[in-house]
Amino acid sequence: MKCSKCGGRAVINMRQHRLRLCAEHFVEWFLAFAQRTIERYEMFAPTDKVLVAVSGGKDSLALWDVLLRLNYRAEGMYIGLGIDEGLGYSDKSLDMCRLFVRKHHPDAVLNIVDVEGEYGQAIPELARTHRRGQGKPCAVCGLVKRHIMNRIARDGGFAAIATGHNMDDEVAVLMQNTLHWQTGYLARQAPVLVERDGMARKVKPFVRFYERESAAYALVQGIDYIYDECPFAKGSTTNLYKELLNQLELNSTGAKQQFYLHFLSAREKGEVTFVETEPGQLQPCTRCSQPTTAGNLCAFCRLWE
Ligand code: Q46
Ligand code: ZN
Ligand code: ZN
Repeated sequence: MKCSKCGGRAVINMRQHRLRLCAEHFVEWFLAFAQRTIERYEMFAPTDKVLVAVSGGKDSLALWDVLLRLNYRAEGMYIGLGIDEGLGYSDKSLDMCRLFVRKHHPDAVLNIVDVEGEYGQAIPELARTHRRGQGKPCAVCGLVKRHIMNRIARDGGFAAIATGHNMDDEVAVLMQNTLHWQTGYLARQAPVLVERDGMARKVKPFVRFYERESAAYALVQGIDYIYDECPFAKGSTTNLYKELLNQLELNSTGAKQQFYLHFLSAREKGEVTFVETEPGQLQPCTRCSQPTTAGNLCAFCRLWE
């Protein structure tokens, strides 16, 4: 298999782009495409401070690497969830983030918040003791992560929070939302969620990459990452949709990309409109001052009551 640019040995064949590239040209293409995506969706400006949510996985570390190589003022943000489940998941994932800094970007800033150290309980414990999390730690975990990221972004003067979601992630969610006609979610699913009412801007610079491309990027750049998924992600419906979509892609090259991009463009052109669920009257939480509709205390602060 030959590189479409130089005829050298190609390391990846991206059928949906009709492109085969050698390691050097793949990195060049990957960085340029990420930059185009950031500009195309007006994610952030070159002078903005960006907070990258890193989990120790390939997508988030690759994203941080890309933003630093593109000279963005990107700091990492790691949230220690205290998830062990006999696998030492959280400890290993933090090790990977630290190793990444040491090995690739020794001057980069990694902000670390340890949930148990700061608030007294780790996620699994919190999920067991709280009504909201019973049987499903993800509900509590999502709430905690959103709250902490928003706080760090606000206090540190960051223009945006960047996450490593790739197109496979987005398409799986799109399929799930479409199958259930979750119109409120479809209205909000986008590469950029603008800041509003005290909630930080959220951006996904990898939305145009297939998962195998961000994995290839991490591999080619020698980025070590945690291979295990969070133990609580096992058997999630998102993974089921990912498998189905990969089957579809095997039979019809570019199916994932088409599904996602046509959705974005139809909405952008106003060919389809989804009405956002009204968030209700927002007011600052009396304890943490983050916006809430839930009365005096926000859902996060009520977790610790
Ligand atoms: S970390 Fe947290 Fe995820 Fe683990 S507990 Fe669920 S939400 S699966 S991205
Ligand atoms: Zn080449
Ligand atoms: Zn609060």
